[in-house]
Amino acid sequence: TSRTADTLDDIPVADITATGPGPSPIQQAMDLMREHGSAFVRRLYGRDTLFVGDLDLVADLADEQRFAKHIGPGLENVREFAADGLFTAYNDEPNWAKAHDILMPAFALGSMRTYHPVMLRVAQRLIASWDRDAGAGKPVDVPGDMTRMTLDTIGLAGFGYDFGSFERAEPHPFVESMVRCLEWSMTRLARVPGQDYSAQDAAFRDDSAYLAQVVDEVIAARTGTDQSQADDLLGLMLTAEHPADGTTLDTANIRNQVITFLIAGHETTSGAMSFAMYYLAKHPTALQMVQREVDEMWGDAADVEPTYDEVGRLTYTRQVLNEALRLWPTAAVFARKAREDTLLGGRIPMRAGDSALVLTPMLHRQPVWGDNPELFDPSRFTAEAEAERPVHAFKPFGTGERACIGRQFALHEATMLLAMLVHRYRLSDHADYRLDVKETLTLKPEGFTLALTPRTSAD
Ligand code: MNH
Repeated sequence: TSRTADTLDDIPVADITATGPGPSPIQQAMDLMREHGSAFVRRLYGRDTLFVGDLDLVADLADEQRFAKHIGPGLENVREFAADGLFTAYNDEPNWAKAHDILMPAFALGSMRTYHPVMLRVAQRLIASWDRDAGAGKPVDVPGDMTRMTLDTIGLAGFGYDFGSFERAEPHPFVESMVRCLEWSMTRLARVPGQDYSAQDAAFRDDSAYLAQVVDEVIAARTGTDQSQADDLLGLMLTAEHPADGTTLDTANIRNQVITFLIAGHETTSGAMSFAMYYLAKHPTALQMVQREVDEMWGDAADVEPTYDEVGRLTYTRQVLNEALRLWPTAAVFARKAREDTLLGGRIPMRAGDSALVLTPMLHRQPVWGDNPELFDPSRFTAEAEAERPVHAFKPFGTGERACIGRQFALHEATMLLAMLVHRYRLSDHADYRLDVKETLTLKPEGFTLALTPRTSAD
């Protein structure tokens, strides 16, 4: 249920019915929050959504006793193709707890050791491709290639399936269908009552059928082979028994999980790395600091192969990534609902079932971040600075038991790649790129290209 207007007397209302949410609903909501304050109601065709960005409200929403994850209209749309996969499952759907318990060990920090060699192999594919582009004097398509890399990584590390994205001029058709499914989920939120959307819905059904078909191929490539060795996600899904009742995941649910992980496992990470590269290209001092860190580790070795432990020691590179995720958390909202009648932050009445959307990019620009929240400054993420900041000030991975399961996976993959790239190339912002954040439920710097030249020890 969404909120009703009569409980929201004191909260500013922004009615966007006349314009609609447009192609950039997140950035529109950010602008509305700048105008109306960090708790406001967005009204579209009489449907109200409470957006919050205030630290104290978000901290309150993180209270798992009184609030829980909410599958709002956006995720209801994603459910049309990911159903009861982990991301879109209802809290009380038995398959959520079952899959969560079975898959958790595969995402513990220590498990990243298992994925490290595959992540390195795919990082080397990207580097081989960027070497070719650089050699030909051709700028690289940063978000495009980051997406190639993250898709190949989750495909191989999770499911032993090779999308071979760097051998293709165009993105893998799975990516194109997936992006259209995400776009359908987003634009369906903005439908004008009474209009005909049957063509969009038919196209969506084709795309989601194609996703299911690819996933069935991924699974088929594995069934019949010996599963006993398989310690990746698909191996666990096919064989692991739930500790409580000894049952395994059913076939329909495994398909939903594979779709979920292929999507959740690559879109957001690719955007995060792209924003990090964008900020490095624009901030020479931060770039120099990363260069110093990687040069201290690897000197002027030509083809570095980071070890698992080295990636853990790339603290400044990790700070850069966190700071990029602060300014542009690539999964930019998460929804919470009240478990009981309650007062949010002691001031906003909510009835059981009422929901609120956390607008993470605005939480990440609250006064707790200082006087210049728009400034890219990785020193915000030193261990000392983090220890002093309230825990709920930084929420790029959501909150509570439904927070991101893939966080360590994303951070390991992204930190390693960023370090390797900065070690190897000089980055030139040849097109004087102006940030253009494209929204397809997730965020990416649209059209961002870099010109690369090899670094020599003197640079
Ligand atoms: Mn991820 C949930 C952000 C990388 C798999 N992820 C979430 C949520 C956010 C999020 C926010 C919570 C959404 C909500 O409350 O409705 N995830 C990210 C970001 C990155 C990311 C910003 C990269 C950067 N996520 C990954 C990777 C994987 C992954 C990589 C898999 C390999 N995420 C998930 C899954 C969930 C999730 C699965 C749902 C977990 C659950 O509800 O149990």
